[in-house]
Amino acid sequence: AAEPLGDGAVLLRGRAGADAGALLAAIEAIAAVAPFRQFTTPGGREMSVAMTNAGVAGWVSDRAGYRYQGEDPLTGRPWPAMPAPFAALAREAAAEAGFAGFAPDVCLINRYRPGTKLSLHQDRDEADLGHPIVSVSLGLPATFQFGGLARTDPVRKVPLVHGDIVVWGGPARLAYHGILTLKAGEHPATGPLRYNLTFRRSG
Ligand code: MD3
Ligand code: FE
Repeated sequence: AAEPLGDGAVLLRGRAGADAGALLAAIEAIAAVAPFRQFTTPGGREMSVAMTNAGVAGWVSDRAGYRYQGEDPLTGRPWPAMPAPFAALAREAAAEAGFAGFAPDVCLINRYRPGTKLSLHQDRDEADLGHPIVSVSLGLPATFQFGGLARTDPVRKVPLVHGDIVVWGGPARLAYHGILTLKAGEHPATGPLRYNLTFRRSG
């Protein structure tokens, strides 16, 4: 069931539930090649969320800025390929949300431990903001917040749980959003962790 969260934002509650085991196994295989690491922001702060990528490029951050690049800065090697079932799930979810034809070329994977958060930000490092972003939540629940096109716009809070997919496109594509500090817990599939996958078209 597709639940509109706002103009261009659609929540597919539990949509990835049946694929969760396969997604978690793929995350483990990706992280064996491209380990989770905490990036430094251009301002010099270490991010609390750990990240890795799969696909033709990966999102990275360091003192020089945010960007997509073809090699993992940790290893100097290409990022692991995006598993075909990942791309298929993202494509189907996007179509169900009204964005037919989405063909992601990268998957950014975020790993949250209790106490970590992702501050309010926009995703604007992709070449063509006409493509949507598909997000998949796995493991511990989190509170997602999203606002408007200005950082100071009021935010709405939405709980995201294991298996939820959210699709962001059109007028929602540049909405400010973030994840509140993760609460401690145990999830049967991930233990003390939350993962979020975001499927994007980088270039
Ligand atoms: C709204 N991830 O990786 S997913 C990110 O749960 C990110 O890890 C969060 O924000 C997480 O950049 C939130 C939901 C999400 C993802 C991308 C968006 C919402 C979005 C892009 C535009 C607008
Ligand atoms: Fe984001």
